Amino acid sequence: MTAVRLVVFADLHLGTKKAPGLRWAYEALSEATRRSPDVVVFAGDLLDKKKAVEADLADGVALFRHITEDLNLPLVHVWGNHDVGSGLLPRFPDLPGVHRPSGEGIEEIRVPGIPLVFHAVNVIRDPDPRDLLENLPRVEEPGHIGILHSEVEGQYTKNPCLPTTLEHLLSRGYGACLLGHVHTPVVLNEDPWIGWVGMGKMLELQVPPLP
Ligand SMILES: [Mn+2]
Repeated sequence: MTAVRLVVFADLHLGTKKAPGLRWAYEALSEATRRSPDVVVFAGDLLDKKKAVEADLADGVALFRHITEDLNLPLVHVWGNHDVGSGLLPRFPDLPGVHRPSGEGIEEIRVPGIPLVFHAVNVIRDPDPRDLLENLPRVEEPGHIGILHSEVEGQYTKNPCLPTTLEHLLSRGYGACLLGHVHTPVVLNEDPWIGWVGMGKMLELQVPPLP
């Protein structure tokens, strides 16, 4: 494998009419998977904390199952502040092929058959001002990817969420840092790609694999 193909989205906010919604997600995934990606990443806020109800939780589970079962792709994701704030997460099941941090800290996630290491953190409260990302491991080899639901230097958000800085993210040596939380698509750094995917955007990215 000379490059790993990622499809990345974030901030779906199921339940609110202000988001592009489930139909958008299915169509955008269908379009993006025509180019044979290896793995799907979701960077948090599947559910809207104010509007999501039980049916939206079921929609989120069905979407994740669609990715792993119909599209036959592994999914790596983190929870965002809206997911936590919805109160619905205790009823979200573990699904085969869906990978996320299991605890409260930074975790390394490896997916069978995918030559990458994902460094991922769940948001655990809303807001989540923990100064945790200073402990993101620094690497010297290709194939490491950050998945974070974060603010960067307080830009574009008033809601403290796993704060970090661009300088710090760049210093980790990752092949990409895929961010959720800010709804406008913002590229903070082109190469390696660091930025917010944004709401209603399906990002396609190729990254070098582990040696
Ligand atoms: Mn958020």
